[in-house]
Amino acid sequence: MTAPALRTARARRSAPGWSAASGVVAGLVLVAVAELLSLAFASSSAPFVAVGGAFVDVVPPGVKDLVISLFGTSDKLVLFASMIVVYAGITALIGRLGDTRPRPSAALLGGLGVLAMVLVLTRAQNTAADVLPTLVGTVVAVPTLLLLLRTVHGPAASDDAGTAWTRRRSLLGVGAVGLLAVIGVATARSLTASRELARRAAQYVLPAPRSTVEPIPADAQVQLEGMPPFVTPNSEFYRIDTALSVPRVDPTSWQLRIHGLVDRELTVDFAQLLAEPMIEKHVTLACVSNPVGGDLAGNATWLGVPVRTLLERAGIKDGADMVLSRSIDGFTASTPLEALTDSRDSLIAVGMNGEPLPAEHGYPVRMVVPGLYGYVSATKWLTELTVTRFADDVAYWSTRGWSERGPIKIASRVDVPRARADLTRQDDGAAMLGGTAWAQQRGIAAVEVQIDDGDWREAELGAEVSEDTWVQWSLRWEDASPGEHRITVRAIDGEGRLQTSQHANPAPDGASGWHSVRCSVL
Ligand SMILES: Nc1nc2c(c(=O)[nH]1)N[C@H]1C(S)=C(S)[C@@H](COP(=O)(O)O)O[C@H]1N2
Ligand SMILES: [Mo]
Repeated sequence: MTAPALRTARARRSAPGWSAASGVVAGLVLVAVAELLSLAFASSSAPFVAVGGAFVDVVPPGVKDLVISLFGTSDKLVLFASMIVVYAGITALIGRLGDTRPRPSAALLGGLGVLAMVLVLTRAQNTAADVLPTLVGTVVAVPTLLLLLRTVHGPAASDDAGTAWTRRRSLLGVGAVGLLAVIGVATARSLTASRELARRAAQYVLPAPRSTVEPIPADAQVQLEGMPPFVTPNSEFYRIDTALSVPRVDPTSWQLRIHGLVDRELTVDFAQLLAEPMIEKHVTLACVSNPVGGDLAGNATWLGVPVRTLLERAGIKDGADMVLSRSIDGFTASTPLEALTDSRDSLIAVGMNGEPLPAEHGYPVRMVVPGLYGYVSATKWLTELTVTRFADDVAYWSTRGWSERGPIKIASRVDVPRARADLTRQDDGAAMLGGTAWAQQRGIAAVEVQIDDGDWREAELGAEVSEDTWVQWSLRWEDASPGEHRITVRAIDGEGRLQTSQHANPAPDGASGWHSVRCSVL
C-alpha cells in the first residue's frame, strides 16, 4: 500500500484548537528564526522591530498623544505587547483555517512573512540584505506549519488518547523551543550590542568645555520631600522617540553631513567634532506631548558645539529659513534657522550631565535647542543637517498633523502634593507645597498658587539658573485646614505674561491651562 492511499484510508480527524495552536507555534518559529539570524544584521532587520517601527510611522495624528496620555513612556512596551497579542491572534486564525485547508493556511503564513519583509525594507536604516532574516524565518515556518498541522491531527485509526497526546506534545515542544529562542536572542542582542558600543565609545574622551557654565546653586533645589531633582539624572530623564529598538550608533563610523543651501558642504566625524571648542549649557527639554501637570520634561547640563559654528563654516545661502535635522533612523525635525544661529547657543551636543549621551538620549550626537519642543529641534542620533526652507521641506511630525513650529509654552505644575495624595501638616499647622515652572527663552518671573477658590498667593522661587532652565517653587500654606482641598498653580514669564487658563490638548502645538490637584490635608 502506498503512503497516499494510507492517508485517504485513515481520514483526518478535526482538531480546531490544536490547529490554532499549530498556527501560533509556526508563527513563533518564524519570529525565532528571523530574530536569531538578525543578530548578524542591524537590529532594525528583526521583523518585530521593523513591523512595529512601520506601525509607529503610520499611526494617525492624535493617537501618539492618546497613547502617551494613557501609558506615558511605557508606550513602547504597550505597543510590543499589543503586537504580540495581535500576532498570536492572526497566527491562531491561520492555524484554525489549516484545520480544514492546510495549503491556503500555509500560503497565508507565507504572505505574512512577505508583508514583514516589505516593512523591513521601508525602514531607513535597512538595506536589501536586511530582509534575509525574515525570508529564512518564513521559509522555515511554512513547512513547519504543514508538519505541525499533520502532527496534531493524527490519523483516525490510531485514535487512542495516548498517541494523540504524544503527537501533540511535540507541538508544545516546538513552541517552547521557539519561545526560548526568541527570549534568548533578544537578551543576547541587547547584551552584545551594548558591550560592543561601550568598547567603541571608550576610545573617545569628552573634551572640557572652553567656557564652563556657572554651577547650579544649591538653593535652586527646593528642599521638600517629593520634589523632583533640579538636575534630572540621566537614568531618570524622560525618553520620547519613535525608535522601537534604541539605535546603537557606532561612533567610529558616525558622520555629520551639513548640506543644502550652503556655500560648501561639510562632513565631520566624531573625533573632529570632539576637537571643536565646546560650551556647556543648562537647558530644560520639554515634549510637546506633555499634558498639563505632566512630567515629560527634564533638565540637564549639556556639552556641545554651538550649531552656529558649523553652519557659519558651511556658509548659509540667502533664502534659507529652516534646518532639517535627520536622525540615523529617519526621524527628522524642522528648526527655524534663526533659533540655531541667534544668541541662545543651540547645541550639537555630545555630553549630558558630565557623561557622553546615553544611547537612549541620542549617542553619540544630538541637538539641543533652548525654547523649542523636542519634536522640532532635539534630534537624537543626529547624522545630517539640511539647510533649507519651510516652503520646501516637511519634518516627521509635521506630516502627521503636528504644528510645523513648536515654541515651548509656559508651564507650571504642582509636584507636592501629588494628585489625590494626603498632605501632612507640620507641628505648627502649616503645610508645605512645591512644584516646577518653565518658560524657556523668557524665564519665570513669578508663580502664584490658589487654594480652593481663595486669593492667589505668591510662591517663593528657588534660585533661577537661566531663562532656559526650569525653576522650582514652594509655598508655606499657613492656615491649612484638614479636609479636601484643590490646589491650582499658574506662572508669569520673564516678559510679564500670565500663563493662560485656556485649556488646550497637546496636539497640535502643546498643552496649555492651569494645573490643579486635589488632595486631603490630614
Ligand atoms: N531620532 C529621534 N530624535 C528625537 C525624537 C525621535 O523620535 N527620534 N523625538 C523627539 C522628541 S518628540 C522629544 S520630546 C525629544 C526627547 O528627548 P529625550 O528622549 O532625550 O528626552 O527628542 C526628540 N528627538
Ligand atoms: Mo516630544
